[in-house]
Amino acid sequence: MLWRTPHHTFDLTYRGLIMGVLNVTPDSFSDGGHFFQPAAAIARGLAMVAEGADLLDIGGESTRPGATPLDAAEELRRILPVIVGLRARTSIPISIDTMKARVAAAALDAGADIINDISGLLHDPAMAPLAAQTKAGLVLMHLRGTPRTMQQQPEYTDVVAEVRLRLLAAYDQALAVGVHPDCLAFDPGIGFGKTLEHNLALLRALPDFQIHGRPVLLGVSRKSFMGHLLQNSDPLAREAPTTALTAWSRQRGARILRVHAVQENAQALRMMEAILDPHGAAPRPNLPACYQHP
Ligand code: PMM
Repeated sequence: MLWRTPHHTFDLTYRGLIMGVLNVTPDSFSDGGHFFQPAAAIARGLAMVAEGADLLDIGGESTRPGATPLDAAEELRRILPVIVGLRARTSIPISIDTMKARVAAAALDAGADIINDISGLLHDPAMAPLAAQTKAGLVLMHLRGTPRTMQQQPEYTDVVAEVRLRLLAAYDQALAVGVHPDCLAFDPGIGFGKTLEHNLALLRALPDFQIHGRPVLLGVSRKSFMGHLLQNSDPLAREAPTTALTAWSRQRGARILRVHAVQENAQALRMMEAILDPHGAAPRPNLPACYQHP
């Protein structure tokens, strides 16, 4: 199972990826404003590289439930110095978490490699053509509504079937404008327009989201559905269930794990992979997961 960006090929057959979350926002639920200043964000990005991140996901717009939309100019003002600063210091693949093609284009110009579109191509009609033209990696997530409205009584008749159908349509939409299928990854969008029961149903059905054999990305880190279940209102106190879900979801086929606590989740992932790999633990850790194109 390969995943391609303009500069890298990831071989995900035996080894999944830890995607470190870097929110350059004043108000994200999970790491609330700690990395809003470029210098702090760059330092955090480099720390995640040192902790074992395989790629970094940089976002400037808060997607917490009820969040108001941000204009592209402000989003760019937040993320560009961070991408430029990181690119000057590390060759780690960078993903830009945005729904706006204008923001994605500028981020790719500044050195990003992957577009993480949480709207799954529903927000900006220019996104898929941009991905096709740049050959960027493209993560397509399922989102019901918008971050502002998504948690207002989300309803599905069959959440698994409906999320899958929408992701299949997004796959067709991407290929129709020339995106190469090897650039795509899919994400059921845990917490985005879903109740606790919906999230649990999606997790139970995880292998169903390998749309046309493409890799599944999963973002559960510190999310409130775990808080509701465990009666725990502090996102920072949700690391244990996050780490458990990293190992479990890798066992169920997920390949890209989007997390805040990189070191703990990387350890859980590598431990699980040593068990899953039919060749055993010894030879694989030395294999590069990511081949940099010459
Ligand atoms: N979750 C958040 C933001 N971006 N992108 C993808 N592909 N999948 C996710 O689950 C996801 C995302 C919200 O979480 P944060 O506030 O911790 O970044």
